[in-house]
Amino acid sequence: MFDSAVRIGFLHAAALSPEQHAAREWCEAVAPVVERVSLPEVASGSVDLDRYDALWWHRDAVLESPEIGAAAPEIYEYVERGGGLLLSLRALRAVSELGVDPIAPDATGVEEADVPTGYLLKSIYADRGVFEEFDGLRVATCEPGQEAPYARYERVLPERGEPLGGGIHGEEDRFHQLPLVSWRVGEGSVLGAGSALAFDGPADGEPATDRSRLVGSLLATLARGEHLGTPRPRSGEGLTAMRERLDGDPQRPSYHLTPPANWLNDPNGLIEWNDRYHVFYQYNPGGPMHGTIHWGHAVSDDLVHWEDEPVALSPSPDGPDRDGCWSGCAIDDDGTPTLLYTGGRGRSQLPCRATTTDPGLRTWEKDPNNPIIPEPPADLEVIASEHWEAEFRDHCVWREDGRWQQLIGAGIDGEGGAVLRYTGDDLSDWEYAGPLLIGDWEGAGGMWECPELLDLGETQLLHVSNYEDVIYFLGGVEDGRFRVETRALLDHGDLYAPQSLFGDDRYLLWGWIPEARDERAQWEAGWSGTLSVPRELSAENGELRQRPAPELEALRRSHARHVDLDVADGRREFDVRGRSLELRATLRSDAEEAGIGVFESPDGVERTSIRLTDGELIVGREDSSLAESVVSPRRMPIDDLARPIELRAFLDGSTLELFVNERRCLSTRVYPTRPDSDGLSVYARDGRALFEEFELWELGSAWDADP
Ligand code: DQQ
Repeated sequence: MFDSAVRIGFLHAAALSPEQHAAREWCEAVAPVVERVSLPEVASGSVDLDRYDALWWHRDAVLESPEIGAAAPEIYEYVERGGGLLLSLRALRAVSELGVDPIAPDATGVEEADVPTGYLLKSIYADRGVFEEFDGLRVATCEPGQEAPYARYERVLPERGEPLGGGIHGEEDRFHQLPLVSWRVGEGSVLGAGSALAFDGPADGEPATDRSRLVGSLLATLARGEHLGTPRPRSGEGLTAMRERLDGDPQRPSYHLTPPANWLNDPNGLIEWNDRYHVFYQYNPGGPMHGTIHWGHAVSDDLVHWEDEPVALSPSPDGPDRDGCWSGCAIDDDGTPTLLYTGGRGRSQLPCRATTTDPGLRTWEKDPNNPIIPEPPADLEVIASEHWEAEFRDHCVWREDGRWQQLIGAGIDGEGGAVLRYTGDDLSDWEYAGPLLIGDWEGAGGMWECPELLDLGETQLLHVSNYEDVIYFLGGVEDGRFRVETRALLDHGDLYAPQSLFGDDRYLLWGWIPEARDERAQWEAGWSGTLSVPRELSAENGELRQRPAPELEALRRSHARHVDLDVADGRREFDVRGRSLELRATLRSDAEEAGIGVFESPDGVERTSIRLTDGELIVGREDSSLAESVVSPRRMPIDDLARPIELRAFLDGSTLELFVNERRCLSTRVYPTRPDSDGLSVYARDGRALFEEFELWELGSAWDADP
């Protein structure tokens, strides 16, 4: 594990505790040279830290601040010159005092579990030296019954550190407890391992062996001057490099917007600025789970090819957005790009504002007066939930008759989901102007998130997301209230929390298509969530039209076209195979069922079916994946649609988006596991299906700027 001449400096503040004794003894048994280094002596300048290949501070007692005091600059400079520092258990809290990270772990305590506990390694780093040694991502390092003090990030993230892993508690994964973090400081590195380490206990058994392997490899890596993981990616290029680590994942969409790694949910702040399209999105840099939400950022010149930009908004440790920068919108305030978003802190969520003068919209200044609306309307019974004292969030803003208008999503106790309307002379001073619409609890849900009002010319469209579906209403606003004429689902699959961009006389809408696999599978993949392709929205004859943005055609590569494909009671396979495809089918059928098989393995073991009957389009997912994932079908009524059926399908890794007759959409997720699950077929059962036209294109990647 260690090179023969390695010298470890074992830091301590005062007399060693039994746990520190045990740790030092263990270290002496595995490393060639281990010397005690007292922090007061470091502070007095009498120790030459450069003697050591790595320093280790393993501390079980509560860290009193300021404990390191004058030793901090010495240690910081040692690391900066190329040294390595391991901080374990509560020593991890010293990162702020050492100047390594302004944000210290927010959770400390002592844990004693009746199951083995340990570390849940991040899959994107699984091939890195230290982690490579383990068989899988779950590493138990602490025996049941052992007391282990801890320090870890739970509700906040380090600002400069890159989380390398979460925790395990027996069979349970603890995605939100992040004890394993790496920092790059100048030429050197700091590693933190803040939990599940107790040397003062059994020295054999599996957890003891894995504890030795883990701590030994962390120290050995530091001593060799190697960097573990990446530094927290700051630049667009850094994020793209992280993205490239996931390139080999066949379930990862290639032309849909995905996070570089980690978690994505709602699209936010869509804006065209200086001739570039900006898409921000809810992003957790901590891992592929919802939490510690930042705003990720991608930019495009053509709506098709995207580049990663640095994270645009991060929670401020002292701000009203400490626990998350939730969804919001971007506005052109007379030449000043402005974001209105929801800040979360403790049990409250309140509107916040940020502006920029950066033409690339990369850096944002938060309004020092945030939150700009201090509480939900006092005369409304806004519902509370387990997490929130009032469900009050997400923003849609526009200017009308010289005044700003704002919509915020909420739920009213005993009534239903609500869209609340505010007006203002400027974007920081708002007055409540009553509900735009309150729904019925039974029919449309108790809470409406992400409301958006769009003016489609002949009608207005209001959409809201009610935890399950995106419901849209067509109608108009009269005296500040929305008059509903029709109501329907924007998507019959899993699209959620969409937002639109207005430009060139049209609305383009993106939505979040969440994962349908469980959290463990998402952790193993290293990423979660994708946005839909952009959809053009319009109204014709009182009906909503949704069509893929024509710009997507720029992704088309090889093409195949079949005319009058007649399938009677049978199946026909295509030569073209692929996981990133666009299909266009014009279908007349008198069969009981006709359809298209996609993501098919040659033996048909894996297969997703797009089935059309007279009345319904059904996406059959029962055979989509050999892995455990969702199998329930997704259904959409089509009985009222004109024939022939015009179907457009976008397949991409694990994403399937369907547009029927430019009227109805269904977006969902499937997870073929086999590399050869990339086949395509058409079929008919009990009757004849005529595909008057069947076209397919292989599509290029969104991240390939020069395809
Ligand atoms: N996602 C955001 C909220 C919004 C929800 C939090 C909808 O602002 O209400 O990540 O998915």
